Amino acid sequence: MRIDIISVLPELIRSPFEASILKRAQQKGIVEVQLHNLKDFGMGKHRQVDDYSFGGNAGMVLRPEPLFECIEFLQSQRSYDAIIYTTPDGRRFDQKAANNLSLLENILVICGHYKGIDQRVRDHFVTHEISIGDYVLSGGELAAAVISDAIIRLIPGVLNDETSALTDSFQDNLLAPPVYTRPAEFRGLDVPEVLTSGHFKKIEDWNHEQALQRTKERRPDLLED
Ligand code: 6GU
Repeated sequence: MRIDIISVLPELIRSPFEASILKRAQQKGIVEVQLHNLKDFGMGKHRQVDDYSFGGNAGMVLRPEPLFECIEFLQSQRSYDAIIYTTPDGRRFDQKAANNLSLLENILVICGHYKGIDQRVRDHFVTHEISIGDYVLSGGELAAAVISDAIIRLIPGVLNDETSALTDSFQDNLLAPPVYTRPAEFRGLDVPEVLTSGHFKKIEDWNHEQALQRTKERRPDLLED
């Protein structure tokens, strides 16, 4: 998979891709992530990328010219299976969306900033408008990092068996059960006996029961569909 990310502040999200699982996925050659600075396509001596919105609503909007130039340049190198725009007015991101996107080969992410991007860019290029939750971030960069992480960890070969995505919360519409490690007893606090029993089936049943219990308490909405 290849993910291209267009941003006015690429330095804001360089580090998530240079550590741990995302770094290793790139080193293994499973995924390639490229950040592109929209200012490289900015207009005039000052590399301008934004302007006041028509209609007088306060706030700056990313102009269409630099975005059209940048996107068309990237499209001349490869064709994209999805062009994502990160925006609080997008469709809310969830595990199902991550699963679907993880099957694609080439993804382009446009990070919103200020009051957003000119609507003509959205109309002309964008295939997926995604929000990561009902709150407002200063820009789409952190959302792009969140979405990329959620997608990349699902690609076969990125995680090993111990960290397998199959046991993640949400994969079966349930939250994950509680987990314990050594020691089995710590300051008088015991690990539930079933977990040290060695009975695989009993452990599996216990985990499922706990997952169900947690989901009922914390996220009953997940059990509705
Ligand atoms: Cl994708 N962008 C911004 N700026 N804020 C958000 C968001 C995205 N998702 C939730 N809040």
